[in-house]
Amino acid sequence: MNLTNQQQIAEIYQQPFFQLISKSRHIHQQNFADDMELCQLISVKTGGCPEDCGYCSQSIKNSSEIKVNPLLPTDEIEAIVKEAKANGVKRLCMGAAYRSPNSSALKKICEYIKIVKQHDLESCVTLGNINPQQAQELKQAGLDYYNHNIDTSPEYYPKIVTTRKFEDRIDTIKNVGEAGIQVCTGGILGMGETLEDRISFIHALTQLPFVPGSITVNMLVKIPGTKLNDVPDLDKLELVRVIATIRILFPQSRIRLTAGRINLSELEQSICFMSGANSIFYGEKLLTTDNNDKNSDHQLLAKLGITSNA
Ligand code: SAM
Ligand code: DTB
Ligand code: SF4
Repeated sequence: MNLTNQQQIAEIYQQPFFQLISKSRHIHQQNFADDMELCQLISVKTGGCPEDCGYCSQSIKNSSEIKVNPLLPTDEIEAIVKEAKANGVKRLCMGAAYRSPNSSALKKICEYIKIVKQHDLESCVTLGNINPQQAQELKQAGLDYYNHNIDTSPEYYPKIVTTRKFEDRIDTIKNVGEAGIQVCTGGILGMGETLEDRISFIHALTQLPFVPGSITVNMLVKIPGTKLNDVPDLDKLELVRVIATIRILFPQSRIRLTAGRINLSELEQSICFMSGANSIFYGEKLLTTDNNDKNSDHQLLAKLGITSNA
């Protein structure tokens, strides 16, 4: 199938619900066992970000009350990594509230990556825009994945962020892929976007210069003080449709059910897993907001007969 066609994606997305999730389930089973990838997210530099992303508590343009933190000391990273390893985590994702990291920050983050690799975990960072040289430095430090979300459709993007362009995001993704680092990207649902935006967002994923190994599907976490705090809730069946459509179009990528999972019931999460999501953030905190607790995640996976960390 020629995946450049938005109409074809719309047809996949809008087919009757049970037909859609039957197809995505079938493709999922052809490509994956029923296993769950456990990733842990830590915020290594929190707040004070000059970008104006309408959803984000860490933007200086928003008025959310968060605990601002400079880059963490390296020994703190070592302790977090050891605990993550002991908890059976597969990948450590380190997030930093930058528009773009400067050279001394990048140097320190390269040290973090080396620690993660010494403990035999996969490494991922999300640091904002990076150029080809910075991508090379990260690769040399041993970085496995770089997370850089396209967030929404190219058409809706300027309504959410004005301090950078959608195309800037694509440039960084290109730099990451060209350095031989795996791409992790995705978006946020429930930001007031239309159905056409969701289809166009998925289409944009198919047009990236590199096929993402990890695709991250966030449900907006509404944070007081952000511009998007009052948008209406998304119908959760739309979340399932997005996951199922992505599974059909990206049979071999891990799909992470990311932020907003805490607002989903066990049944809602289960339908997302059935439809193709096979990665989660594991641990009680995301960047500035809460995540599901570890025990309830273990219980749910056990009830579903899903093993963790394939
Ligand atoms: N500053 C870097 C950047 O924006 O690329 C890295 C950190 S940023 C917090 C990583 C991603 O988290 C964003 O691109 C966005 O997709 C997601 N995110 C941030 N706040 C969110 C929220 N309130 N709800 C859902 N996802 C969110
Ligand atoms: C992604 O797609 N979601 C994560 C990660 N990549 C960096 C971030 C979620 C943030 C949720 C809001 C918060 O905790 O501040
Ligand atoms: Fe900054 Fe990233 Fe938050 Fe945007 S999403 S304000 S770039 S930390």
